[in-house]
Amino acid sequence: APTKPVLLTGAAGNLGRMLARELAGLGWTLRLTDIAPFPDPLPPRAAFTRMDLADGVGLLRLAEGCGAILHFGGISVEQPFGTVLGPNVQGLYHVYEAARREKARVIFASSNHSIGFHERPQGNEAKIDVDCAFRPDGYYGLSKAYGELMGRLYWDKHGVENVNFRIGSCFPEPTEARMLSTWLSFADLVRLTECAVTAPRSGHCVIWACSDNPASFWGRDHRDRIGWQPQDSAEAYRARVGQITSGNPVIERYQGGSYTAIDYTRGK
Ligand code: NAI
Ligand code: 15L
Repeated sequence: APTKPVLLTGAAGNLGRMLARELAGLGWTLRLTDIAPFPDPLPPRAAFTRMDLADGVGLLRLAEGCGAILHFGGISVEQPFGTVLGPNVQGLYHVYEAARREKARVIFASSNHSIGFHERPQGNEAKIDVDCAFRPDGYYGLSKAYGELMGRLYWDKHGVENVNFRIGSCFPEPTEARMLSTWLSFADLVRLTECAVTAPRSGHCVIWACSDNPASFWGRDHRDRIGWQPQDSAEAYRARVGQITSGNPVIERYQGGSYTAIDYTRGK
């Protein structure tokens, strides 16, 4: 387990609750925070503080003595610009300022929606690497691209280490054909988080956070720097979900799936 406490934002969310339970089970000392109440019994060695990411001073205080900040809080789906801006941009800045003061590493829950307008590779077409262009598929994806760039800035200028997980679809099981490419199992996310926090050095790195899916859209990333390899695969679910598609050509063309079609006014 890490020697210093680890701060987890978004602790009351789907991934936050799972990480709180699993990381506490590994013996980690956690400080949990969210704007919503923590719905589960508090895990051992964990404390929960209810707080808005808008409270920069509160975050500085919460991060005191922490060695890493797992930043999973904020808007997690497509929303209007004004809704995304506060939590995902201003809030992220508060997280980075806290990390800078503590010399803590930031683990950022970025998303495939920062690059969602890349087309899905067909047949033997090359998969995109993490240094591909940002192609956000909405205001939410744009905020995640900004978040990754914030990490770039804080590493170059202040030496704040950060590991950016471009998460595909992290759910208990794949539920549609797209997830045969994008699915990240909970167990692979837990192992990825362990590697990201405990690696001796990370610098600024970006990871395609999906399981070992043969149908993945994604190629090279910085996983060797933190020593992570996914162990699960979505392929086992092909018979169950392989036929579940949208029938919408925009959604099926792009990696971001349904997010690309929200308020899509470009024409075919
Ligand atoms: P979620 O929506 O269940 O959790 C997000 C949490 O952030 C919620 O508990 C919410 O109350 C909290 N939050 C929102 N605004 C806040 C504010 N102003 N101050 C403090 N807390 C606030 O989302 P989920 O699925 O757990 O995702 C966690 C993170 O991972 C998010 O950043 C999301 O963008 C990212 N992600 C998740 C993916 C997935 O497949 N679940 C895929 C890609 C990225
Ligand atoms: C995300 O970024 C969302 O947080 C999650 O709810 C899913 O929609 C996921 O992407 C996805 O692309 O499947």
